[in-house]
Amino acid sequence: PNDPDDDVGFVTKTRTRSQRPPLYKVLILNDDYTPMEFVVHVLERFFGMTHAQSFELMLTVHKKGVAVVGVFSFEVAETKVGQVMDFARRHQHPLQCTMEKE
Ligand code: TYC
Repeated sequence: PNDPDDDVGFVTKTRTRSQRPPLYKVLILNDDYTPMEFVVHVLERFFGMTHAQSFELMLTVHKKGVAVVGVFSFEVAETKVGQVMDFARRHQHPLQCTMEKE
């Protein structure tokens, strides 16, 4: 009655990554025309970064060509990309912001 090898009735639950919603990286791209101060302002305004954090990330993009600004749910990532693209277009800057599944 107390056989330790008797596993019948035990259930193993396996947690899988697919149980969580997919995450999306929001990327900001370098270009030759958007002013550095404008990019810093965008990062502060739409991503809640401090001036120092924004300036550092802007310089990374300026030097490396691209950087991840943050990782969000699909809806939040889509909203942020839209806000940045809209704001850049309204100010007639060619700044590009995209999203990519993680
Ligand atoms: N390369 C731009 C310049 O020299 C600055 C810049 C930085 C533009 C980051 C876009 O995502 C960007 N004025």
